[in-house]
Amino acid sequence: MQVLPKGIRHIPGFLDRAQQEALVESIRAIVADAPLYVPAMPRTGKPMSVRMTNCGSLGWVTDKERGYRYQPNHPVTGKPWPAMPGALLDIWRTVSGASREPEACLVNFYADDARMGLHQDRDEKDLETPVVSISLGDTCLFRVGGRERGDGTLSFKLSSGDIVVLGGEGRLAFHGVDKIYPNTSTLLKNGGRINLTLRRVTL
Ligand SMILES: O=C(O)CCC(=O)C(=O)O
Ligand SMILES: [Mn+2]
Repeated sequence: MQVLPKGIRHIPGFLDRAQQEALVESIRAIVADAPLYVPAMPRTGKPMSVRMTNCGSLGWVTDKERGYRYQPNHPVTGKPWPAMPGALLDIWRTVSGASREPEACLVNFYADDARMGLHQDRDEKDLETPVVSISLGDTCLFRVGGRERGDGTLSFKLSSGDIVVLGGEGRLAFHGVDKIYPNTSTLLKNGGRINLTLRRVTL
């Protein structure tokens, strides 16, 4: 086992198959109400390769004009985000060690060729409460480093049912997804990977 940077926890197989299937059902209902859309990078307007939606009282969004931010409504439909499923709150309470509840759950959908560049999660006012991330579907190669972009990084695979917690000194660690390994899970009928990232936003 490799030693991860301080504050980064990887919990392989936290969710069993039945729990994963139940979460996928909840996500289907969320996506039916709040459809996946293609987010655009600030300034350049370049489309991201993942598709996104959210649940919870706030959702993370990005577009060319206004950049990265949280808002209470879907950028395409204008509707409030769907409520956060109780199962996600249960997971948060078990693994985060936080006294505050999460306000946002970003739902990322990765097709076979999607990835996510190295970045920090720092659009929250609360930069102390941990970030909890749940993987469903195909395996990915996850990369994590330190608080500076130039810090060394290490990589490990995330499989369906795994959880990663970025807390303490790891809260602002750079991280990203280098690649998806297609056809490595049977959880999602049409393949791909779903990542759920739970965050506390306000102070
Ligand atoms: O897909 C993942 O595992 C990470 C997602 C992520 O870092 C993010 O949405 O900020
Ligand atoms: Mn992130």
